[in-house]
Formats: sequence, C-alpha cells, structure tokens
Amino acid sequence: MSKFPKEFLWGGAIAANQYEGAHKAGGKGLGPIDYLPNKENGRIYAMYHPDEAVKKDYGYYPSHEAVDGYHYYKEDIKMFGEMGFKCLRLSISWPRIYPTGEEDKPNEEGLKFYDDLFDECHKYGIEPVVTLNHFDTPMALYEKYNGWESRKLIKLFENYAKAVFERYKEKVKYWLTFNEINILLVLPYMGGSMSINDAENPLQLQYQAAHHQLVASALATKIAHEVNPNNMVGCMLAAGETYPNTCNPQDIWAAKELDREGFFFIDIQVRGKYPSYSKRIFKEHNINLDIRDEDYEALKHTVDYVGFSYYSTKVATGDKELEKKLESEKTDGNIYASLQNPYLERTQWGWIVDPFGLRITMNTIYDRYQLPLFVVENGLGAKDTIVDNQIHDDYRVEYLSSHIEAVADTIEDGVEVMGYTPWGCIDLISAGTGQMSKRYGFIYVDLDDEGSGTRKRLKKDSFNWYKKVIASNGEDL
Ligand code: P53
Repeated sequence: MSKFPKEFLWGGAIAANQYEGAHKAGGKGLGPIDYLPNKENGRIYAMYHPDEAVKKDYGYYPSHEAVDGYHYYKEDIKMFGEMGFKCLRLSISWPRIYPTGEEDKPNEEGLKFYDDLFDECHKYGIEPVVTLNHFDTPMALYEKYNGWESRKLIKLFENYAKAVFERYKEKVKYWLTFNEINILLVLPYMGGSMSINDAENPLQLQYQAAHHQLVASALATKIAHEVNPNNMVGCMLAAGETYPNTCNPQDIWAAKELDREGFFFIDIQVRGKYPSYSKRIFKEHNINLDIRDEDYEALKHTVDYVGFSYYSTKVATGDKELEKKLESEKTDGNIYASLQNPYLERTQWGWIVDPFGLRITMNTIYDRYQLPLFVVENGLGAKDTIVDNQIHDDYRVEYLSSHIEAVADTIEDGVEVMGYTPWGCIDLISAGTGQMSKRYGFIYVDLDDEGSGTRKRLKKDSFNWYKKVIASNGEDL
C-alpha cells in the first residue's frame, strides 16, 4: 500500500526568470536576474556587487532567453502531462504584469500569457502552484527605492498580488508568496535589495527589507483569502537542518542559531508575530526596525501551509578559530555554505547529499508549526551526456528516489505532506551559477553555458521513471 495520500500533489517546479526567457516580450520590464552574467563572467561576484554589475555590459545574459519557455510552454506542459503531473509549481514574473512596478493598471499582455499557461495546465489536469515573487522584483523598484528596503514596496506588491488573485480566481488555488524568503539575509540582491554591501550596518537594512516582505506577504495572504476563501497560501523557506559539528554545546548552539535565521521568517508567517528570540538578535546587532501599529495587525494574516526547498543539510561549529580555519574548505549548498560532513557524499557542485536529512528537516518543521508541508523544491544538479540520443541519468533517479523514500517515512512519522515538486523538472538556468550545464530536469534542453543550442527538448531516462512513480503513487521507486 502506498504511504502517500490519494490526493498527493506530484509534480515539478520551475520559475519564470530561469525558464521563460523572452525578457522584454509583451511589454515585460526587467528583473534583477536580467542583470546577472553567467558563471564565467563572475555571476557570484555580481550578486554581491549589483551596483557594479548593473553598469557593466557582459554581452551574454543567461536569463534573457533562458530555455525559451515563453514559446515552448505548450510542448513542455504536454510532456509534464505525459508524466502524470498533478501540479506544476511556477512563478509569475512581477515585471511582466507591472513592468516598472508602479503602473496604474496591470499589463494585459502579461496577464494573458499566464492565462494561456494556466489553461494549458488544466487541459492535462495539472493544478498550478504559483509563486508570486521568485527573485523577480521589478528592477525599476531596485533603482528607485533600493527595493524592499523601502516601505513603498508593500503597497506595490499588494496591487500586484490583488491583480493576479482576481484575474486567476478560477484557475489557481495554490499560492506561495516569496520564494526562499530567508535568502534576504544571505544573498540580498536575489531577495530584493540593492545597496546592502556598502552599508554601515547591512543587517539593519536586511531586516528592515525582511520586515517589509513579511508584511507584504501577510497582506497578500489576506487578499487571497478575501478573493477566494478556498485559496491556499504558503510561505517558502530555503530549508535544510543544520547539524552541530560535534556534541560540544557551543556547536549545538551555533546550529540552532543558524536554523533560527531561517525560522525567523516562518515563525512570523505562521504565528503572526515576531518570535521572542528576535529581540536579543536585534539588540546584539544594533538593529532598530521601523514597525508600525498597522504592521502588527497585518502580520496576523498567517499562511495555510509551509512550502520549502530542500537540497542538503549543513554543518555548523561554534568554535570561531576552527570556523576561520575551515572557511576555504567550506562546501557550497543551497544559499548557505557549510562545513564538510564526513558521513555524506557531495554532488558535482559540492552540495551535500542527505536524503535522511530531508526526514529530519521535515520533522523539525512540522513539530514547530503543525501545518501541512509542501516540498516545493528538491533535486540533483548534474551534468548530463547524450549517447545515441539518450540520457541515462540513473544518478538523478537514485537521488530523487532516496528523497521520495524519505518523504514516505516522514508521512509515516505523522507529518502532513501535501505534495512533492522536484526542482527544474525541465532543464533551466541555474540561479546560483547561471549555468545551463547544471541540470535538474526529467527533460533535457539543448543549450550550453554560452547560450548556444537549438533549445530542443529530449526525454531523459528519469522521465519514464518519474512517470512510473506518479502512476504508482510513490510505491514503485
Ligand atoms: P541552483 C542560489 C541562489 C538563489 C537561490 O539552485 C537558490 C540558490 C541555490 O544555489 O536556491 C533555489 O540553480 C532557488 C531556485 C534555484 C534552486 O535553488 O543554483 O529557489 O531558483 O534554481 C537550485 O542549482
């Protein structure tokens, strides 16, 4: 018997800025990703120095055409349908709807595009799961207001959210507000802020921007429920438990503190108020937030479920000397770097592979919030090779099946799980590196790191494997 509930939402996940391309089509405004170069031209550096980066002409920008989902979506959704997807997580590009963020009326061409896209999903019985902001705040708002550092963004986001909730009332029921909202503290430019690196007290600006997003997220949740009481709105955390490097209490504390950095956001989105530990953190870092009475009211509009991405766990130490010594040996991972974990393997990009960690992470989150969880990102970024027009990606199948097994165990632990949408169900541009060669998909896209290729689609072996997984409701792994 399958451990997964009958209505379990199997699917996949993509995001506008990494999938669609067509960065100026239909009146679209630009977003932050449109200014980031590929890895060879220093994408990581640019993410930390956006002021410098936006002035440069890098020649090639991976997001501008991406995998051309804007023109291929019918073909792609048909293939998702063939795999039996019950849902598709995708994002609406805010600058497609409000090119500068401040227009009086939404851009009809942008709205129409998503209308057609959602219709296409429903043709195959695929329920859209829609992220309102996946690294996609209109660039004009970065330039004019330093993005989310400004309170102005709250109202502008509300307008945008209201426009799409009303427009897609009959077509979309599942929403997520901000993708990996905790990214603001790690990669502020991706999260929606501009000038943080030169600031005297960067954390002051980051937490103020976070506050504005949290209020905006709560107000969007309120509107979603008013527009349609059946709407389900989730928050979205870049998750992954932090393990202590040893059983030294200092290490335990360091791990707890790092996890709280992310839980800070979700505590507010789920509980409707600031967590008690935030006072001490603000005091330690000399942070004084502008929080108004109306904000406290707004925050009371809490989410219906907790969405999260999971790629790996991380390891922390409270020993400052050791931390410094190991700095250069740290391994990359989804937004956070980590000390090595000697018990676990790593991917070609150095990310720790830890399926059991998914069960641990989900149990922690559920114990904390007792809300349904939705695994809205998980997956293996790997190089694929084509042999005789085939791609034998058994490594991807192994990664995903072990993680799905962990989700099944978590369900047996008593955790409510709504669904599972592996990241990049079709190959797309990597957020962290801008590479095409870091592939996650069941569907291969013919495109390389420099933007050359036909963008033709090709099924990988994992395509038929996932189809079987869905057909058996997670039994046949
Ligand atoms: P990639 C980096 C920067 C921003 C978001 O990551 C990230 C990461 C991870 O390095 O996290 C999420 O493409 C994000 C997706 C992203 C995915 O992880 O760097 O929500 O947009 O593509 C995977 O391999």
